Amino acid sequence: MAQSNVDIHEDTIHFVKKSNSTGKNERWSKAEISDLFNKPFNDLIFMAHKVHRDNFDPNAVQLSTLLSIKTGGCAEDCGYCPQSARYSTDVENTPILSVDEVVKSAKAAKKAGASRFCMGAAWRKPKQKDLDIVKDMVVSVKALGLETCATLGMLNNDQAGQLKDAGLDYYNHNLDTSPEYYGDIISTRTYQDRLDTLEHVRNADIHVCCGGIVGLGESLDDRIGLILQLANMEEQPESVPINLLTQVEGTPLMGTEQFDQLDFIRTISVARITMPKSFVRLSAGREVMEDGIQSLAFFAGANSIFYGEELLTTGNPNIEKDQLLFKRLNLKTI
Ligand code: SAM
Ligand code: DTB
Ligand code: SF4
Repeated sequence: MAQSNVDIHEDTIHFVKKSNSTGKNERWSKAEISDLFNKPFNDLIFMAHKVHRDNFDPNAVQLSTLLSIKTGGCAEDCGYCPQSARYSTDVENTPILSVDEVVKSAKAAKKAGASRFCMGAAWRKPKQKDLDIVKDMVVSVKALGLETCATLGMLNNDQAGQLKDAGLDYYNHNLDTSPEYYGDIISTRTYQDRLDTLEHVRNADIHVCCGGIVGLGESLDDRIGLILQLANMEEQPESVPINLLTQVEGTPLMGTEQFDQLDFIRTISVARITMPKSFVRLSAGREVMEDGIQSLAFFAGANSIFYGEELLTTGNPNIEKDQLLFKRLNLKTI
């Protein structure tokens, strides 16, 4: 039965109040998160937009550009990933890029309007000799006046400290899905391994970028479980990427039932309400989303995107197309 306006109003007051008071130790219960996901769509996006407006400029979107600095040949078995050496995909194992190549890409990203440059490597964890190269990349990209981000797999405390000293601003390491579903997707590293890396990143005082993927064949309960984990971190991630699975030929998840994009918007909305101060990134999957869906995501509280023709190995809308969308929506970019 439809909620009465009074109920919607009271619910909105409850959740918006809770969002606005979310401090370090504010916990979200599974029931509250479930309640949000199960709301009528319009009530949910209305609430999410209210929280968004209370915490951010609703007409500004942050632009991050990705570059794969080491592609393919990865030892892990993440079921969604074309870069795993275990699956037969079109992605080849290529050596790490040179610092010059990375700087060239970063300059182009800056010129196109990105404020952050994210360097991704297909590693289980970095070796010291590779980390030394990445540190040089971080120093050089930062010198261009860009924020720096890296995603290199698992880190220990010492490695996180080294990256911090090199000037790294953000580290991306996703939880991907709920603890319950995780084992169906990845067997070569545990959920706890991921939480440990995130703790090392936090201890090194690097901003945390941590989110997940939807469309993996998970249940609603798993999406609730993912948000529950993210929103209840002792300190919420500064950046929360929500990826829609890009299905790649040769990966185990190729052929998974297509995800309802309105449920993607629900996930963005619940992330926004439960993590009111975090940048929520509309991440992989934009290539298959119509402008209307992306616009709904911005309304529901997404305020960051990956910007540039390529993600790591798969496509992303081109810059002209994105610029046109920003213009049509009067969005300013940061
Ligand atoms: N190798 C590092 C690691 O996994 O920790 C860093 C790079 S990895 C590609 C970063 C994240 O990209 C994954 O955790 C996953 O959330 C996302 N990702 C990878 N392949 C994807 C796909 N096909 N569709 C959507 N997201 C994907
Ligand atoms: C994140 O959450 N999404 C990005 C980034 N962090 C590293 C990666 C998306 C990868 C999509 C598949 C590919 O291009 O290989
Ligand atoms: Fe390797 Fe990262 Fe791909 Fe997993 S997601 S297979 S760790 S590159």
